[in-house]
Order: sequence, then C-alpha cells, then structure tokens
Amino acid sequence: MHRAPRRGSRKRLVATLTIAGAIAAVQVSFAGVATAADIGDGLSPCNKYELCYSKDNPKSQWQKDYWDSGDDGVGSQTFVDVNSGIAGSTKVLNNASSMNNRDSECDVKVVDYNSDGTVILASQDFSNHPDANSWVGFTSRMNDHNDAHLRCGHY
Ligand SMILES: [Ca+2]
Ligand SMILES: [Ca+2]
Repeated sequence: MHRAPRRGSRKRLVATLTIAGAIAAVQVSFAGVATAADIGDGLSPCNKYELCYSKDNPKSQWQKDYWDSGDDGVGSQTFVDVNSGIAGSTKVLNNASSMNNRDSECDVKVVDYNSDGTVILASQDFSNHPDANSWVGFTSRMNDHNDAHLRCGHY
C-alpha cells in the first residue's frame, strides 16, 4: 500500500519534468517579448520565417520584423525596441541599415523607388537563411533609402 502512492508520485514528477522540458524547448525556439508591434510572428526577436530590418548596422535593438509574405514596410510602420517590444517613432521607410532574411524560401530584394514608385532606382539582394541569424549591412547607396522588399523574384 505504501509503494503505490510513491510510484504514482514519481510518474507525476516525471510527467511534470517532461512538460517543463517541452515548455523550455518551445521558449528556446521562440524566445522573446510578445508584442503587437511585431507584425511578423508577434515576438520581438528576428525568428524563422521573418524578414527583419534593423535601423542600424551592425544591428541595434531597433528592429522591425515582417512575416515572410507580409507587408513590405512602405507606410507608417516604425522600428520596435526588441528588448521591451515597444514601438518607437522612427519609420522603417528610408531608415533601415541592415537586414536579416529568414524568409521561408526566398531571396529578397530591397529597393529604392523613384518618387512615384514606378521605377527601381537602386536595389540590394539578401540571400535566404531561415535557420540562422545573419544580418547584412546595406550598401552606402541603399542605406536609409529602403522603400520596399520584394520576394521570390517578383520584381
Ligand atoms: Ca519577430
Ligand atoms: Ca527611398
């Protein structure tokens, strides 16, 4: 009679540790601050399948993440403090200096358009690497001139 409860407790302990391990693994995979300001996966760091800009090169805490096929950044989006998850006031448009392309499958071209958005004046290509972080600085021509990012050869 004494052993049965003990075995049961041990099973519960093992089960609890297994669940704790699974939660820890998930937290390692998707670590970060949950924030509505992140329009990619909703977590502040640059994670798998996101396209991420940094305001600075080398990257700073001011970044903006986009889900791979999502909004291209033209408009009113601002950089987010990845430590707090709070959006700042600096617009992504024409203010980015590096990119981390963790898109699901595609290389990405960041472009600078003419004033009416009909002609690409300059561009820079960023190769795809979903499984690892690799920030690449913008060329001096593209630095602070980003108008959009185009995926999968649709440019
Ligand atoms: Ca993110
Ligand atoms: Ca521009």
